Amino acid sequence: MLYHLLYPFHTDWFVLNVFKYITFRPIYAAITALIITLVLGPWFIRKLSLLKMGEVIRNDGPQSHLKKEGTPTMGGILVLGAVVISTLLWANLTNQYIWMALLVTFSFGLIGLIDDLDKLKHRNGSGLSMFSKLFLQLLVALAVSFYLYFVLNLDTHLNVPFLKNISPEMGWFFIVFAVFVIVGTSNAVNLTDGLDGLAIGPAMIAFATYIVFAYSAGHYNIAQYLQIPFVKGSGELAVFCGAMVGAAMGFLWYNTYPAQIFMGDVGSLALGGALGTVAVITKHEIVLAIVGGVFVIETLSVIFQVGSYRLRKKRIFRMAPIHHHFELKGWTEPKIIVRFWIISIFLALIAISTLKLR
Ligand code: 57M
Repeated sequence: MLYHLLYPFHTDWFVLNVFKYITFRPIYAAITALIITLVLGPWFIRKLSLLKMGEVIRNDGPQSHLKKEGTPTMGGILVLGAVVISTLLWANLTNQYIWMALLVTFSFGLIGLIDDLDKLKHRNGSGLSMFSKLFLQLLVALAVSFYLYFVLNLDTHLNVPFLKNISPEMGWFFIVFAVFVIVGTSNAVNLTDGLDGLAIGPAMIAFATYIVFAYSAGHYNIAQYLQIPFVKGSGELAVFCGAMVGAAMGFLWYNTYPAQIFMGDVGSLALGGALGTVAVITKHEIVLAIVGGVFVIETLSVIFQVGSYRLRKKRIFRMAPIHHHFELKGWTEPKIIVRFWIISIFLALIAISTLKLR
């Protein structure tokens, strides 16, 4: 909005010319979202406590979690609120990719909110059935993928990291692939959100990485120089990613160990869905498996654990997802969390290097 209100006056006040640049606005989108979550955090935590929106801890998990009973949850509402406000303030609102990202964020957040409220209503850890959640996610992801394919005519070549000469044309399969990326990332972040700050930290790092990818993919000369697909208008998503980074940083201030608030499914499903959508639009889907490597590891640990138990009646890990395995091995919660953040930063650096290593 500020872009539309203030940029037209840049001829009178030259300093307003800065609003044109997609190097300036992501920074202030991040700062705005950070301030919103930092300032409103304590009030929001008090509100959730007054409304008895406290987490129900399942007793089949690590015993160390039982003391977390009653921790205010659904902090994701604050995160998403900060992201929406900051994006509306700093983004070019005529950009349809911005509205795609906001639509997925809002819709997946709504699915998560229904799940969280259902869990609180029945005071058990169940919530919506996996099938219902998945069905609603697929519906939203299909609608967005159809729009990207049929209306926005998004490039459907597959961008393969490290291999600049291999970019197969996916055609209609792009829709299937895009749905898989959006829904898969959403559920991977959801699974990861099982320790204080364990999901929000890597999500913040991932969105910071996608500021670089979105800016590069949306800049013709840079895209040509790096030999990555040029996606006209995708650079504006750097503003949305900046807002995500700021909101995540502010939420982490209260979600860090020992957490004063959990994000809830309203946060985890939305953050993952948004990350997957940004990856699809910027044509950096495969590299998301590197940037979001922690989410991939967490998800694979569950797949292998469930598969092994069903096939061999034996577990591979003491408990899945893998963060619980380390807890049962005796690692303290902060040690697990910070080491997963270190892995995330390492993977983000590798992912960014793929822009040059082609
Ligand atoms: C998402 N939710 C956390 C919190 C957060 C198939 C199976 C692997 C599914 C998986 C599952 O239920 N996943 C749901 C993970 C939960 O966090 C809430 O959920 C929101 C995110 N969706 O915002 O509201 C618990 O995580 C802890 N937590 C923190 N700090 C945070 O900042 O400590 C969360 C955020 C919270 C709190 O204790 O209650 C979760 O773990 O459920 N199931 C599991 O992950 C279970 N694993 C399991 O059953 N493993 C089996 C098989 C199925 C693989 C095995 O290994 O044999 C574990 N989780 C629980 N109990 N709660 C272990 C059993």
